[in-house]
Amino acid sequence: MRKILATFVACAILMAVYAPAVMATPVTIGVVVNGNNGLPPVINYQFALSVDQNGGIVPGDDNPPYADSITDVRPIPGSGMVESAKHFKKYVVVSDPAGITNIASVYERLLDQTGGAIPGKSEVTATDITGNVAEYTEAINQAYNVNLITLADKNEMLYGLQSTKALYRIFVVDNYLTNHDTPGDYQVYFKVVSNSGLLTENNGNRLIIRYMPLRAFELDFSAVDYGTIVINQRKVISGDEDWATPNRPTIKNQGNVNILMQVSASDLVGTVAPIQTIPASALSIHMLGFDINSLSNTPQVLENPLVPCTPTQVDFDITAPLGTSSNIYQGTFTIEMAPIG
Ligand SMILES: [Ca+2]
Ligand SMILES: [Ca+2]
Repeated sequence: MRKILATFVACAILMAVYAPAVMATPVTIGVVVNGNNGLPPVINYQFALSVDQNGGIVPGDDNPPYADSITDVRPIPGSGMVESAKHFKKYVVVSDPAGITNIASVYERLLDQTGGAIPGKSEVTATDITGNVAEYTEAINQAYNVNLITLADKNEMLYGLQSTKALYRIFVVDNYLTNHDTPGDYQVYFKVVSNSGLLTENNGNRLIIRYMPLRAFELDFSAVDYGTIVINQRKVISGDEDWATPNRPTIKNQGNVNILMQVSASDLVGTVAPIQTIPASALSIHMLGFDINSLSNTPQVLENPLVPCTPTQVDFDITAPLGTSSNIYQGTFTIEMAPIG
């Protein structure tokens, strides 16, 4: 009987010792939360890098010599009827007064130059790359190389993102604009939400993507074949708006700003002896309601602008002057963008 009684006493003592410790644990956690007064998460750093066509982030800014701290992104010209997609990555480094494990999610949305919504660009969830040291280290170093962040910013991020320091987490979102999206300063909205249910937005301090103006054009034809012509009679090679018909000339602005085109031509030279020429002045061009009735070696401007994203007809005509002999004539047009201003 004595033995059994002793055992019960021992159990009672153990319970008395351990029970308060078990009860204390949740109280300690509660103190941590209350000790921060439920403070919201923090957006500490944000930057963007231009992505090259191979997916790399070098140089990260497309407008050297990187004289400002805004990411310049140069559009890629379209090709035929296909729009290009110029990618860029947006990074945000966040923290939370209760520790980085309290961060639940980061959301991003690309907004237009006035902060308005862009059709097709909805709010997305950013990807946490805090565990990918190589990826975030390359991004931070590159942002510093092109003057998007300071040396102090770089050092602080690389320090605080270490898993042993755990001061920050870093998230990334890839996005793109097309060759026809208008140039200007696009705004990047970030929102970080904590497990405490609190959120912080970057309103008033939005990240800026400076989408550069792009002047580019493309032709669906590389030759204009007038075929057989009759002296002193006008013959027209008329254009269309169909990119698949090079025998009907089409021009397209493949950039994101209006451009003016200019045209010059050489004289047409007979390919069979005896050599004779048809002067360039026998050639005319017509585009968007504007005519140049007498081409020459000197570029002349077609004064109606070619607007982005619109296949446009170009008409050519020739009137061989009286006295032109039978022959096969060849010459060259030069169609190019007129200098700005
Ligand atoms: Ca810049
Ligand atoms: Ca065509």
